[in-house]
Amino acid sequence: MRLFLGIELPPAWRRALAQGAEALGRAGVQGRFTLPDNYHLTLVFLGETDRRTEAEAALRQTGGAPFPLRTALPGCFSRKGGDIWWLGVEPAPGLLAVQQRLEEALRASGFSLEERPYRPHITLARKVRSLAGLAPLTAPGLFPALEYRVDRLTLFSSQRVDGVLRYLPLYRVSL
Ligand code: 2AM
Repeated sequence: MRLFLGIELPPAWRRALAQGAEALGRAGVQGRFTLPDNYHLTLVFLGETDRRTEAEAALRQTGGAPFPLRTALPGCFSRKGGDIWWLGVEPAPGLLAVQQRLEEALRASGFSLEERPYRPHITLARKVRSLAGLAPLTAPGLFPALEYRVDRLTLFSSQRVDGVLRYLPLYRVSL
């Protein structure tokens, strides 16, 4: 199964993200928009693995205290097949500490993880085409400032359900 560890987002965040994404659509942006049910913040991507039990153990071991999560500016990753547009999340100490502990616990139990630095973001759309370039994404007021107290971490699987990509929570650990 294809697994990753991350943070589920509350309804207020999902609504605000969906409204921003709808505004992008109205501004003529095309692409594969994330389903509002799928909005999440990835902490560590594991990829294809059958080591679900070990991933759950690493999540339990990571533990820690609840921490605040805040949105930052939107941005874009350039990709050959079409860009990824996202809303950034502040790389605050509480978030970075839990992400790092999680990576360490996973590496210690034998997972080989990507080396690239962690860039906290919530993907809004992939394979984006925009005649107006980044202007719709950087339009002022597209997203309100959002804040949320994170009190659990989640192991997700990424799978197709009836042909639709879904991120399904498999296991949760309270902080
Ligand atoms: P993305 O949103 O920037 O694509 C499930 O695929 C989640 O894991 C997505 O949030 C995705 O980030 C993230 N992820 C991190 N590294 C990935 C990789 N190499 N391939 C696919 N998804 C990855």
